[in-house]
Amino acid sequence: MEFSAKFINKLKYTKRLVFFTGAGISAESGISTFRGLDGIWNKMKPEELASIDGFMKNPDLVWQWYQHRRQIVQDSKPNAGHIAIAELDNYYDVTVVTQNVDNLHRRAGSSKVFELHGNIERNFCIDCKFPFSETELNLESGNPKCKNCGGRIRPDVVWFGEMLPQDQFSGGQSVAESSDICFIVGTSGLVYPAAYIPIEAKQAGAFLVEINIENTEMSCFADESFIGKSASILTEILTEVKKIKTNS
Ligand code: BJW
Ligand code: ZN
Repeated sequence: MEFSAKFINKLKYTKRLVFFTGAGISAESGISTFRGLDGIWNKMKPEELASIDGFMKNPDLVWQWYQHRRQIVQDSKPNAGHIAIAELDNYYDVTVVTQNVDNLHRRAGSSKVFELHGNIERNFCIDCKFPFSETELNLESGNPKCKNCGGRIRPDVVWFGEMLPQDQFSGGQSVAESSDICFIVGTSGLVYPAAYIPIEAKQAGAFLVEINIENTEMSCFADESFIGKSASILTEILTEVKKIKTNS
């Protein structure tokens, strides 16, 4: 890919990068996206699987689905895109603000990660909020119960109609607003309030770069748009950065 002089110049004179990421960055690790032809919401109903009402109606079904997705996440590995972002930490002050629950940015080595929609590897009791790791769950009898209060345990992810974890959302907002470049990678940009973050970054003066296999709701805000798979584009950006940093 031929990068514009404007983008290369930005990379030269920049300190703080934010990567606002979505399901598309993990697609090349074998984890399904939500929307689009092969997306999860094309085959499953979000109101049944990703809402508290759906969970209360049929906790066994929701648990089965999360256990299936957990298995996929555990069997997958960070791809070249996650790894390139982690390596960029050697050249810039990098923060990842992700909508993903798969933990792949941390597994790739990124040290500063805000998780807007939770983490599929964690669980908590609906009643007393006590956290439970996967190994502490007894899933044989269907929906696991809390050993302290008997309440239902649920995955620690954000479902539709629920508030985002305040510390993660406000932390993500403030790093994005003080970033020099905000990359929007592999997200449809349809889910709010998360999608406000790159827009607010732009309003605060950040240069917005979108990386996606197609145009999205975010494209009209982008200063640069790279159409293609994120693993290869992010690897090319890392190569360019290495050239810039060894020549300066
Ligand atoms: C590639 C690629 C490759 C593929 N390389 N790219 C304002 C307006 C309208 C609605 C709302 C609004 N504010 C709030 C709402 C309601 C709702 C919402 O946004 N709905 C819209 C969908 C219409 N939001 C909420 O309910 C949120 N909470 C909330 O607002 O609370 C406030 C409140 C509370 C109480 C009362 C009133 C208000 C919560 C949202 C929670 C979202 N949860 C999920 C599930 C998480 C758990 C789990 O994983 O099980 O989060 S849904 C799902 O969507 C998941 C994702 O994080 C999120 C975003 O999806 P993402 O990552 O963008 O994936 P896709 O599939 O959409 O896109 C993938 C992209 O990758 C595509 O563009 C591809 O082209 C691209 N791609 N391969 C590069 N190789
Ligand atoms: Zn409890």
